[in-house]
Amino acid sequence: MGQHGLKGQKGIMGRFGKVGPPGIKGAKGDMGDPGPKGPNGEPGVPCECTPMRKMIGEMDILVAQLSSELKFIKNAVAGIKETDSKVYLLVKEEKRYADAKVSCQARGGHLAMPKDEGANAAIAGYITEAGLSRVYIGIHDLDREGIFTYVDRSPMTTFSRWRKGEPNNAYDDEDCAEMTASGEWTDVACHLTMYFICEFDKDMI
Ligand SMILES: [Ca+2]
Ligand SMILES: [Ca+2]
Repeated sequence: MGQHGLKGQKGIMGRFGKVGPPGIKGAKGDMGDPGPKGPNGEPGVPCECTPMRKMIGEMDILVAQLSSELKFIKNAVAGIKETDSKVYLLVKEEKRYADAKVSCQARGGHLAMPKDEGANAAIAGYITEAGLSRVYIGIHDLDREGIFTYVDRSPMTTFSRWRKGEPNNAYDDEDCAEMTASGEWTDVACHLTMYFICEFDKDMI
């Protein structure tokens, strides 16, 4: 056998091999620059404000009414006097008899109408505890001089607590009644202003 010949020329490149497995995930790149400003939005729809304002106004009124009722209830709870069937409220507003009468009616009651000793004592106790000397109660002879009735027009029964010498219709001008801290009644002029006590039926509350 002879010697090896010279090394031949390099052959052409072979075919690509199979795709290898994926490499490790690279580090997160830096944040890019901010993009350009977008176009302006469409103009908004005009607000339907008039009905809204009306509603808000109505709600304000409701809130005011509720606050006023709540105040009344708080007062009643704070200073309530009661018998088996009635609740009494001392109203510390100086009013004439006619205005006191209306004020109690507006609250859903009447000026206090003591019709027995229990009620009379409860009202008198209220006057004493409040440190007052007198209040209006719901008794008058406005309809017929000398014939006293309760403010709801119910007639006097056998019960009464007139102070000695009263009612005397002094100066021909005493058609309303006050109760003093002792629980006694006196006829007085209706235009005097003083505090008053309202009564409410318990089953109405
Ligand atoms: Ca009178
Ligand atoms: Ca009198």
